[in-house]
Amino acid sequence: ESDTVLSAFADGVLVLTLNRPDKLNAFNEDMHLALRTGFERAHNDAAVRAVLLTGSGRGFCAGQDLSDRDPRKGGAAPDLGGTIEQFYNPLIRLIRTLDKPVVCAVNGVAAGAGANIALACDITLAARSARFIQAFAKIGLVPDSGGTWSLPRLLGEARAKALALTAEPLDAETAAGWGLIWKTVDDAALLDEATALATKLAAGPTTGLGMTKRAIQAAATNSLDEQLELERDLQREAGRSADYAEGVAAFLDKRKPEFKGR
Ligand code: T3D
Repeated sequence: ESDTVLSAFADGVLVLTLNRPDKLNAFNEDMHLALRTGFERAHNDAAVRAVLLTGSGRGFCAGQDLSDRDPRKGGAAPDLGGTIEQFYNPLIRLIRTLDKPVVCAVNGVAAGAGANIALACDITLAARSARFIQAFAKIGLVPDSGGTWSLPRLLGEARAKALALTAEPLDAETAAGWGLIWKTVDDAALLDEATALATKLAAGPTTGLGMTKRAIQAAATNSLDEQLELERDLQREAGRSADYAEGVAAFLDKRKPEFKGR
């Protein structure tokens, strides 16, 4: 197992911790591969019922490791489209298509692709001291990892463009106030609170939660009629789940439900 992403499993939660703290958890190839392996496990292992993504040290993730991109080392310009296709795009798809909740705990600065990976997660909490930076404009690049898709949807075009064109840092409190993330948490409490949230989600009706995630994401491109039909189809499926039967029985018995994730 690679040490660039620490992986731990407890109470149905797979915790993936980006772990190149000296580089503020910037991505080298090894970290790309290790993170992908983590999310593939989340897809394939039924025991995993939620994922928690966070970073070690004082940063969450500073995007691509630019020391691997030094133009002074000679050679042809790197094919950045290639890295996007090979690593970042599959990662964002793995997060968005995972039919289980992904919680992100942004423990410190989230820059470049690091910021947009946090925005691709389902519920994003940030330490009060964290910052979000669309750093791409500082080096002549374009926001990637879904940033040009998620920013205007979450913030509207005016704020999306200002952040992307200026690369100015956005503090976590403002990010929460603008609806870019779910909420901020005191730095010292972030990991505990995010773990408690992920653990609660992992004990939930996983099939229904997965379908809820799918439905809300589909709204980005569906008409109201298409969305109403999708809700009907998903509700039909949810209504056949063991967790629905348990949820209703528990309600009628006035006890806590024990969901199995099926
Ligand atoms: O290339 C492709 O494949 C295309 C894909 C692109 C995706 C992208 O993400 S492009 C955007 C890349 N990221 C950036 O441009 C951000 C670069 N980093 C920064 O602007 C700053 O480090 C931060 C604003 C994130 C944090 O600033 P600060 O002052 O808190 O920390 P620092 O001192 O700048 O960084 C601490 C160390 O981490 C430092 O190393 P040192 O001097 O202690 O040895 C710094 O060089 C290193 N570091 C931070 N970010 C990166 C990095 N090293 C390599 N690559 C980084 N991205």
